[in-house]
Amino acid sequence: MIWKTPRQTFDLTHCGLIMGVLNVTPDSFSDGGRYLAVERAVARALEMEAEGAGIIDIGGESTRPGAMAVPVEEELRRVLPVVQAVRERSGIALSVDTMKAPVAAAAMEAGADIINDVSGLHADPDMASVAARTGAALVLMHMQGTPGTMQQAPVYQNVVAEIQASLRCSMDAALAAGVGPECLALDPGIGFGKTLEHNLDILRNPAAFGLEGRPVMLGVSRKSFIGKITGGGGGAASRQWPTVALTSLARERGVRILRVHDVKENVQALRMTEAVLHAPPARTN
Ligand code: HH2
Repeated sequence: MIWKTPRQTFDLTHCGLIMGVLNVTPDSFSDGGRYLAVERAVARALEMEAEGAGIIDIGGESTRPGAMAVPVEEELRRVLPVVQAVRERSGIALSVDTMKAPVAAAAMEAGADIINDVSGLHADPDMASVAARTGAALVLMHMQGTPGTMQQAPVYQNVVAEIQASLRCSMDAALAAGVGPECLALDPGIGFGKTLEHNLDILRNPAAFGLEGRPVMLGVSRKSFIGKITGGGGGAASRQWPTVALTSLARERGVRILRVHDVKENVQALRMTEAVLHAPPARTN
C-alpha cells in the first residue's frame, strides 16, 4: 500500500504513520493559542519529529464544532511562515490542514507535501486542480455540513454507507482533476457531523473506508466523544490515554495514518501493535 507525495513514497503495507497535530490558531479545541509564535510552532514540530511523527499537520483554521471561518489572508499569515520555517530545519513530511485552495497552493510552494482537506473537495472548487498541479498527496475527509453547523443534528440512514458514497464522490472528483490515485488517502471524519453512536459505528470497521485499497486516516485525538464514554472532567488533555487505546484498535483494524496531539505515546502504541500484527512465526525446533 503506497502513498505518494512529491518528496516521499510511504510504503504503509506493514508500517503506519503518526501525523502530529500543530494548530497555529487561537481557538483550536485542544492546542489553540499554544503555537501562535512561529518559533514555538517550529520547536513543537521538531519535538514531534523527534518523538517519531512521520508527518506534521499544520492548520490555521479551527474546525471545531461552531467554529467561524477564517479569511484567506489570515490563514496564510498563520500557516505560511511555519511551513517555511519547519521546512528550512527538517525534511519531515508536512501537511497543510486547509479547505482553501490558495492556502494549499502557497503551502505547497513553501515546502508542504500533503493537502489535508476536511471538506473532501466540497469547500473550494479549485482544490483538486491545486493538488493535481503540485503533485501533493491529498487527504479527503468526510464531513456532514460545515464546522459552524455540523453538530446541530447529524442524521444518517446508514452512516457507513453514506460516508463511503461521499468519499467515493470526492475521490472521483480528485481523479477527474488529474490527482494520481497513489496520492489519495481517505478519512471518515470522526466528530465532523457525527453523534457518539456514529463515531462508534465508524470505529467498529474503519477499514470500510479504504476504497480502492487507499489508506485510511483517522483523527480521534482528544475529541469530545471520548469524554462522553470516559466521563466528564479533565478537559481535552485527559482524553490522551483513551486516544492511545483507539490508536491500537484502529491500527489493528486496518487504519494506516493516525492524526494525534500526543505523538510519543501514540507512536509507541502503533509500533507495539504492529509488532504483534507482524510477528514472525514462532520457531518450532
Ligand atoms: N480533525 C480535526 C482537524 N483536522 N483532519 C483530518 N484528516 N481528520 C480529522 O479527524 C481532523 C482533521 C479537528 O481537530 P483539531 O485540529 O485538533 O482541532 P481544531 O479543528 O479545533 O483546530
